[in-house]
Amino acid sequence: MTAQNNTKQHQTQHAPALHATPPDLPRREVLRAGLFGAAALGGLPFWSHLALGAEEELVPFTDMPPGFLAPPVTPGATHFLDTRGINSFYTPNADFYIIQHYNQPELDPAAYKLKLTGLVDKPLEFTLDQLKARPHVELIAGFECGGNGERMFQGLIGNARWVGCSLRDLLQEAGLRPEGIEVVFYGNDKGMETIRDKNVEQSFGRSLHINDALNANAILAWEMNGEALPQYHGAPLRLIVPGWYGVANVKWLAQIHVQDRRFMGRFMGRDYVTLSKVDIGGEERWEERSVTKIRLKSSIVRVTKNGAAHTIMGFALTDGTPLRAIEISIDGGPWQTASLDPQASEYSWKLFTYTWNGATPGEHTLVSRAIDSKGQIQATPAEMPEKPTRWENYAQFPRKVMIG
Ligand SMILES: Nc1nc2c(c(=O)[nH]1)N[C@H]1C(S)=C(S)[C@@H](COP(=O)(O)O)O[C@H]1N2
Ligand SMILES: [Mo]
Repeated sequence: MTAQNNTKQHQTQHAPALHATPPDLPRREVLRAGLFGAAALGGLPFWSHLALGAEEELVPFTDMPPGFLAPPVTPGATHFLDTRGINSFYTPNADFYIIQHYNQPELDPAAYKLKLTGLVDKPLEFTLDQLKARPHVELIAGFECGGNGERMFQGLIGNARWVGCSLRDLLQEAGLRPEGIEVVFYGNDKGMETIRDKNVEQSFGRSLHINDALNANAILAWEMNGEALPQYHGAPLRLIVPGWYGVANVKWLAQIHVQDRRFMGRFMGRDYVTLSKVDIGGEERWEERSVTKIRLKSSIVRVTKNGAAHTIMGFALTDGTPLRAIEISIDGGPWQTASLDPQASEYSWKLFTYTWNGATPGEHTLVSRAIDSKGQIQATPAEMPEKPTRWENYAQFPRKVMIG
């Protein structure tokens, strides 16, 4: 481990960070290292249920088109994870999903500058080295694209350990003027947008209300899973707002600007806007709402067979609200409690497994639901509000498997 652990700042994870249960170590190695124990689950540590054993095979999902495959990472393109392949708490950088709406700029870290402007006493400019000289904050954050869903079998998702510096400290150092209520984050990527019949150049931009910018434990990250932030994930610097949908995590960060009114750019005001029919203070209204905090969600992604035994595996996401339980129902049967990964922390994804005893040959329907500490239960598809936009697909996701 690096010295960064000694300088952890005001993050509120309740689980240890990277520690002595390396998910990638072969089991024999770990046995030898004597790391068995505390996190045991049916005699084995949780992650040993994640890595496929030699005798273990994937049980085919019959709801997946034949030959369904996650294509390899291609320059400029979207990338999604084959969620059947999730076998570790941290998503390897090479697998982590990739979304960008303009280009993927290649920035020279030595020439890199971040500007902090607007309603501050002291506008600031930082080189990457100056940012790295600030106290390091480590953050384990898992997130999905606001457009993640059934189409890619939830593949627009990942979980990583990020290292960077505190956004709040930077803002406070610049001195926030009282009239500043909105903090805008601009990327270095650019594209043309037609706005009211006019073609104009825009940078990717997202904003946070000042309270979120100060309280959301957000960091400016230069490191991902122990490596320099990869180009496609926003090198050399990106914003990470834990507990928020991916769109908040502005990559290739160029400028932070404090202003006295709401930012209305495409990705706040027009795109990544959920239209749904909801109750607004007793009135049923069609509401347009910017995609912000992650909604309580879980999904089954993998079923494996080891002899006669079957294991169901999946993930849950929250906005940081602790999970109370993940439950599984098989063929409409009673809800059964799944085991939660003890490595799960406040903002990480939360992996779960369930030992499925007595699976009979034939097709079965499996579904998971997440319940949080406030008693909120993940909605069934029927309980979802009418929602014609494709954002925020947090409904329970029934999966079909064939037992041979
Ligand atoms: N500068 C910039 N940042 C961006 C985007 C973008 O297009 N440009 N896409 C956003 C969206 S929609 C998502 S889901 C996440 C994806 O982050 P990843 O590619 O590292 O997984 O980045 C966000 N940050
Ligand atoms: Mo996204």
